[in-house]
Amino acid sequence: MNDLKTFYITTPIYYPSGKYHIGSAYTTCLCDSVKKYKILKGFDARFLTGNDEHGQKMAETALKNNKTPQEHVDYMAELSKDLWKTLKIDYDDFIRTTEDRHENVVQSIFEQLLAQDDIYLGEYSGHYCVSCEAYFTETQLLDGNICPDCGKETKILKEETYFLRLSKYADRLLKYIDEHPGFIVPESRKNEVVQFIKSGLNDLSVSRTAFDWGVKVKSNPKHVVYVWIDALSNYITALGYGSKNDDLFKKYWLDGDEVVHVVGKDILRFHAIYWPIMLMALDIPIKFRLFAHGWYLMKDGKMSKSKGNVIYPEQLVQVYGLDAFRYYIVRELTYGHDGEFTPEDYIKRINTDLVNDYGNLVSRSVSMVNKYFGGSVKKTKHQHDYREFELDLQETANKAFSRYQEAMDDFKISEAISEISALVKRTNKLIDDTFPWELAKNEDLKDVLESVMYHLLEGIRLITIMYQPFLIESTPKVFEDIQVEEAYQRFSSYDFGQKQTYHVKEKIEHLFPRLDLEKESELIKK
Ligand code: ME8
Repeated sequence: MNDLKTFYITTPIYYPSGKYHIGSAYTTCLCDSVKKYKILKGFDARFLTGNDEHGQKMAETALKNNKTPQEHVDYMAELSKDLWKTLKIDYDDFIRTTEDRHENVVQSIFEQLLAQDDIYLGEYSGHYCVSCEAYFTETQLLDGNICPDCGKETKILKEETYFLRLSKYADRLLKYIDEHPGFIVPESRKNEVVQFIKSGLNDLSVSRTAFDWGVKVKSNPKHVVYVWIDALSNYITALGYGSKNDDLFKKYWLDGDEVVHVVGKDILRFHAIYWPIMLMALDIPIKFRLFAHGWYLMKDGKMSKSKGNVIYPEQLVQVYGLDAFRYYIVRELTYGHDGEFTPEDYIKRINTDLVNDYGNLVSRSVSMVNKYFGGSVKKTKHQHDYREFELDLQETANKAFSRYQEAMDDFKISEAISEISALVKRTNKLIDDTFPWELAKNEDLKDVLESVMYHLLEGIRLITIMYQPFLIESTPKVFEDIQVEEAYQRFSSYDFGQKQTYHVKEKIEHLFPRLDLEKESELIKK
């Protein structure tokens, strides 16, 4: 038995209505980086992603593509898995809502809630948005009959439907949110949710009769389960909840230490209200925390196919490489806020942080260590003024690590990466402060020069330790370039001066190619 702390992280399950753009890739890369970070911290981490395959919209998309819904979602599942493979996403499970392991449990969840009278049969008449598969009240609509979420026209629909008693749980949910300050972050998003609940929760229509591409209600199969009730359950059906083998559910949920759902701000309400209420009704503990992030926007607003402003991850990876993409995508959106994607920004960010700062630091240091010391240096002490620069670098490096961890633990990925970048700059500054090529001219200062070289390599080692969750292809290369053994790649070895000696490689390749703004932005636009 291992007794590591557990960590369970999930992306939303995406609608496979079309190819995934950089928005879905953002959430997925973020979760993957956080998983890698948690493993480095010594957690037993599990990562779930998948596809949300039911609903009227999916059936319509399939029809447009001359496919049956099942053929369409099967095809899209392969396409999405290919994308995650291209991005080297290390998920542990990929759930599809059309799988038996999921559908069977959704059916029993529905029947249980029905038997308990948390779900009841009624009739609904209201403004229905096909695209969002949701009803809206008159006060929520924009300009008479426009959906407030997607901006499309709604139509009046009347149907027999089952309702989930949200109202019964509103006070319990408010109390829960109040007693668990970290439940929804950022704080501003939590406030939105609290406001929404306080404004009054209507019972939620949780079945549809107008189409049949969904999980059938077992006791009344002319109804299919509302796509969100179906979809939200994925977080536990994928762990085997309600099945014969529910070991994973016990390990990562019931007895688990941390559970995090990462979601875009657009789907916060479903996760912060419907999902915890479902869990309360099912008498399952609300183990999760929610991190709601912002959106990547284009100059002309949200990415959409109709506007023709969609950017796909594959094109960026193909032109610039995987690390550049993964780095940029999680670095550029700051905590919970929206951000604009522009090819100019992308190129500037990669050229500055990766090519000029990190890449150059590694290549300059390795070539100096080869030139002045035949590739080998060791930790030495000397009694010269240069010691001040070195002590300052040591202190900066050790502080950076605690700030990096604090930021990562709070999902402030951008801040965590800024901490690393600041250390890269500080390490580069050691070269500007000490003029190694001048020191090399004076045989009496050989010990100082060796110490400066050692400090550069030790700085690079610590920087590279912190970069591991993001630069997944280049960090192993850097460790190889400066020959860092596995034991010194770990978080537990993050302490300036732990590795005593270095033997660097004689020749190393450039880590990141420099990008040319004019040439490259044309390529992105293609
Ligand atoms: O909502 N910027 O699926 P979905 C950042 N199936 N993130 C973006 C984005 C953008 N421009 N566009 C999309 C659904 N996303 C449901 C979820 S979960 C039980 C069911 C990301 O395909 C973001 O994480 O519309 C958002 O929440 C998710 O994609 C929505 O994906």
